[in-house]
Amino acid sequence: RSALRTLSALPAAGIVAALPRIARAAEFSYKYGNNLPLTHPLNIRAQEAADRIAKETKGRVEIKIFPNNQLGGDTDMLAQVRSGGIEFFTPSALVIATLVPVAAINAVGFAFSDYSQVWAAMDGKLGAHVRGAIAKSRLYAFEKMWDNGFRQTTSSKAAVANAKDMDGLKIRVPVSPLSISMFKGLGAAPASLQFSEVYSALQTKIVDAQENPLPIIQVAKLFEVQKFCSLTNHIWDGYWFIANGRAWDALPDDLKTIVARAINDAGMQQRDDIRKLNESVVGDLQAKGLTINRPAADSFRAKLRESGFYGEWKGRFGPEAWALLEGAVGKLA
Ligand code: X2X
Repeated sequence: RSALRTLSALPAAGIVAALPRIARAAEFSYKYGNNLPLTHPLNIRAQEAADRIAKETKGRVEIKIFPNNQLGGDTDMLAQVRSGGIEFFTPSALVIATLVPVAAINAVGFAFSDYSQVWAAMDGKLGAHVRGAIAKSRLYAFEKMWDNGFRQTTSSKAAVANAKDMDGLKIRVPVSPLSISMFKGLGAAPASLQFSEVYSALQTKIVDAQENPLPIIQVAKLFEVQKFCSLTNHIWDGYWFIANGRAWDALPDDLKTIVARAINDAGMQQRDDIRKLNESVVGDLQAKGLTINRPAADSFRAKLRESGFYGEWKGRFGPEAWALLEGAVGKLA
């Protein structure tokens, strides 16, 4: 109130001089929601991209970030980005697959053996195929996928050394039909929960185990509620940076170019952040009290073959997508 009184007392020239300090509303003011803590490289690089976009568009495009499930869990954010309640979202491949089934193809169990295979596929024909499918849902997927990582298994009960140790394991998985199918195939008792509920579900022992890449186990402090971490590397998972189709189409071409370049560049840097983090995070997690073990993949793969997992998902994804996956990683089933 006192500021207003001061303003009204100013001569006209003074008011004009004060105006530039009052933030002008951006022409395109967009919201971006995600499910990760602020300290995860995804949020750090996304903020850099938003700052770059504000600068390069001279304030015409403003992106406000809502991290850490502030706008609801993944299922809510996916609904919001479809309706236009938010304009940007980064669902994991597992999560967007509830809307675009073929998007889960990169998460087929034990398909990728390393990052050179991952990026060749996702920056190549397999990624293009998935982006095409996403576009059919009136969502725009930026070209460069961001890294989540190879998913690892943690538990409060015992280490997982081979497929037998999955027997009856009460494990949280994302809201993802492929994850449920895979862990059932391994003999576990999986339950789908949104990431927003994982920490408390582990803390209250609703489930004993969960699976996520190491950087997430670190930044979401899951080591506080878990004792064992088994480096199963069972799924490679990434985030699609997506935009509501109408919001994307509303941007003039020059702004589209600026936004896409900033987001794709930030994604490349985020991949590198995760790569570096992967080199140090095992030591950090051990220091926080997690017991780490490195099981071989053979018994898990054999169990999945036996249970018919690969055959079933080959059918569900269809021959075209499956051929693209096998073209990138070799024969699976
Ligand atoms: O929910 C998870 O486990 C997470 C954070 O990895 C995803 O976004 C799928």
